[in-house]
Amino acid sequence: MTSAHSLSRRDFMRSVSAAAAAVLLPLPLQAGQVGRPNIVLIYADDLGYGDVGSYGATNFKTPNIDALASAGVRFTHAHSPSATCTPSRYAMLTGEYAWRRRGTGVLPGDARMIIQPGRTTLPSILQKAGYKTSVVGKWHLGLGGADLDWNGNITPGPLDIGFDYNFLIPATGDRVPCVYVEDRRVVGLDPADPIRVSFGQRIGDEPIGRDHPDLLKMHPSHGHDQTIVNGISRIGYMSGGKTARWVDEDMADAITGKAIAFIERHRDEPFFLYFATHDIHVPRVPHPRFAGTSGLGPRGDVICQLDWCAGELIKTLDRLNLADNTLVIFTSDNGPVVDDGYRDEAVEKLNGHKPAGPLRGGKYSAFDAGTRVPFIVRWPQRVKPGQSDALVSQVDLLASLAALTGQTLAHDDAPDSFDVLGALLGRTRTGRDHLVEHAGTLSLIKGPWKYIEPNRGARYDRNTDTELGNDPEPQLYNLTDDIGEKNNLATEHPEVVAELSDLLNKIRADGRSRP
Ligand code: NG6
Ligand code: CA
Repeated sequence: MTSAHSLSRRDFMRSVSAAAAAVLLPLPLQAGQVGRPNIVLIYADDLGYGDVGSYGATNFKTPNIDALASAGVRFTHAHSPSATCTPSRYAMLTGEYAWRRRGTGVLPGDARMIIQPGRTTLPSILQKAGYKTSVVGKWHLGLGGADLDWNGNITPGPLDIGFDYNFLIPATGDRVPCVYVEDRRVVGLDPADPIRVSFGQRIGDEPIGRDHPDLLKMHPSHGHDQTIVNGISRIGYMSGGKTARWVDEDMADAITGKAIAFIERHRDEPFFLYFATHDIHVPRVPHPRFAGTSGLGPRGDVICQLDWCAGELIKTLDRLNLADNTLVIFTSDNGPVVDDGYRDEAVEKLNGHKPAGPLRGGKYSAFDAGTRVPFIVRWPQRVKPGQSDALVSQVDLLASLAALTGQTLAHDDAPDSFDVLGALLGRTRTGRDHLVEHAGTLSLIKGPWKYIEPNRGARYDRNTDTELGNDPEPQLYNLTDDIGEKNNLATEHPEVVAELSDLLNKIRADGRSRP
């Protein structure tokens, strides 16, 4: 524990009686086993396995993320729970695979919150352990209930599932409403110009992208042709809220500033910051100081901007003397996509860069690039730098951080979250025994093997140029020998196919997989 933490604890002890403190304080720490480092989870959006220097990118530089990797453990077989945003975030925050629940697919911007208040979540266990908890950035898990009114108190929201503070992009950058939500209110809203949001009927009388390409500074390639905000047409309709609308170019600065302010406010007590960037999701609109810096067009430029955001948080930890006892995790919510709906030159300016590195597929895909993502853990005081090929998933953060903070989960909590703390801290190379990957279809990884369930979905998505990994026949790959999933060995190894498909069926039927 840093001196800052013990100081605040001393202050706390002075201010309440010893008896009351015994009730209020978390479980006593067992030396060497548990602790309360600050935790900063940097969650990039759509960043691929090959999209940063420390994972093989050479066309542009990501010095801050690479510095994290060289001072921490760089994982080579770490996964997001799903190949898209909402289900990955749902699973990471609840410890439950999203495919177990209906309604956890990519959400519209007016969806109600899909995590039930009262449920054990990643922030709620840390809050119980005495942390100040916050989410800053992209949410995309729905907000409010059936009667949601963007002009009033937005409830339920993150404050009802374990966060003490939130500053949110409610859904995605490409979905309305294009406003920030701080705690329960839209920021900067003029009550005389109320917000309305619709994902069905067109509302309001503002021109839309479909009819007015002349008003656009960035044009859609597919979808994204409805309400125009800041010269960019979005998914969905909104009217009103003119003074509250964000400026995309300023978004990285806005959320980074809020994250730094949170760290500063809580420098004297353990804190958990879930920093969920908009970058590198579409629309890719860097601040002018990053525009043109990568040579790869906006997609590369927003990777540089993402790297800057990570660097600013690290600099803040250094400045406040908190870096040694802060566990920083850097990862992404799903794999990469190049054209995700705007004509932003991402395809034309790729210049040989491979967003997925050696992996096959990408965002939306059952192939490994859908979910295998950069994953870096740095904690100078406890974690030796290195590399790990342990199989871990973001769904494991809940059980692992519960273990770190000395807490026991109830049987029904976090049903798919494994305690892989030893692997996360680089103490063992053994991670989980098996992992279910989720895209349009399910896959199971166990040992060297990956089994993709037979599926009648499309093999290929023309809009995003993605191999989706669907096949009506079973697929079996040996990821150790064939990381690019080129050789389907299902007919050579029917016994492995049978074993893995049985195990997948059992995990599905049991409703849980946590040991
Ligand atoms: C798709 C959007 C895509 C992106 C994705 C969600 C269209 C045509 N495509 O439906 O642009 O928003 O949803 O991405 O609308 S995610 O990272 O939040 O899952
Ligand atoms: Ca995403």
